[in-house]
Amino acid sequence: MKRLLVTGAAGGLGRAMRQRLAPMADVIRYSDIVDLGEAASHEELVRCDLGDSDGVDKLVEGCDAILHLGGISVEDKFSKILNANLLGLYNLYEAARAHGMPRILFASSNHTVGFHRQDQHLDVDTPMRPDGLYGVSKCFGEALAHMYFDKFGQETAIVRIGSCMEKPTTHRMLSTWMSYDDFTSLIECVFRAPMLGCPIIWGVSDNDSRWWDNAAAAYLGWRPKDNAERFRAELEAAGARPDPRSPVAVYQGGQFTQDPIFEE
Ligand code: NAI
Ligand code: 15L
Repeated sequence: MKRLLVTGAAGGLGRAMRQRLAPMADVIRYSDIVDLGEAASHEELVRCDLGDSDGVDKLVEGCDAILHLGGISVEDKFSKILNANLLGLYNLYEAARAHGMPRILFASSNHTVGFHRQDQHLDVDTPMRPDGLYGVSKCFGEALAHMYFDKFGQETAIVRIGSCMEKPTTHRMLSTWMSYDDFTSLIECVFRAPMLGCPIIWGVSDNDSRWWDNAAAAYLGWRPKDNAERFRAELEAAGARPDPRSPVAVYQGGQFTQDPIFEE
């Protein structure tokens, strides 16, 4: 790749991935609504609100691929979700359409299916059951990606990320965790694949307790290597096992199912 665009680069995942992404493209254009610090020699830093269509158009121009991490990443006021996750995604896809349809990896979320129970195993054909407005915004993003693929041939990997962090910190994450190494290898697979299409991929490591089946995306050849099980003893010693009747133990979306609708 000549130039990779990474949105949401100042966030938790963006910062964790910055070193790991360096070998993937000659130039990496990092963007966020907040300051991104100093640029290294192979980096371009662009401050941009995803809700600003002209700004997003310029951001996407000249890029061969987009890792879209930007947006509101938890439950929040609808006005904030509307700007970043709905308008922002529309702006991104329109900019992509205007500039040669660079391949997109869209960071969707397990909160598209958060009201499914933890004793259910899901594949990509399981109906969505979002657990809040944040989850609904990711359902919108997935629908938008499919529409741009069907209408224009725009390729997107829709990655329903579980919990991508250094290590699992709750009992639920023994099922939902994805390691940074596994996310890195997934990004490589997505951008190297000769043919991508518009698959839904569960962004989860090879956890013994995972709930999600990636058979439909097997053609990409992604083989996650980490397994949250190695943290089980540590987590259980720290008292992480919840009451089996509590929402964190019943629903796949865990605590997100209990969030209110936030007032403006
Ligand atoms: P984060 O909240 O730490 O980072 C998101 C970034 O987007 C922030 O730096 C924020 O400033 C930026 N942003 C927010 N509104 C913006 C706007 N209007 N214009 C431009 N930038 C804006 O989230 P995190 O954890 O880094 O996640 C990255 C992506 O992955 C998010 O889209 C999130 O929904 C998704 N995801 C992450 C999971 C995780 O475990 N970290 C799990 C599931 C999905
Ligand atoms: C998400 O979608 C959030 O962005 C992230 O902060 C985590 O809370 C994750 O889901 C999760 O469900 O653990």
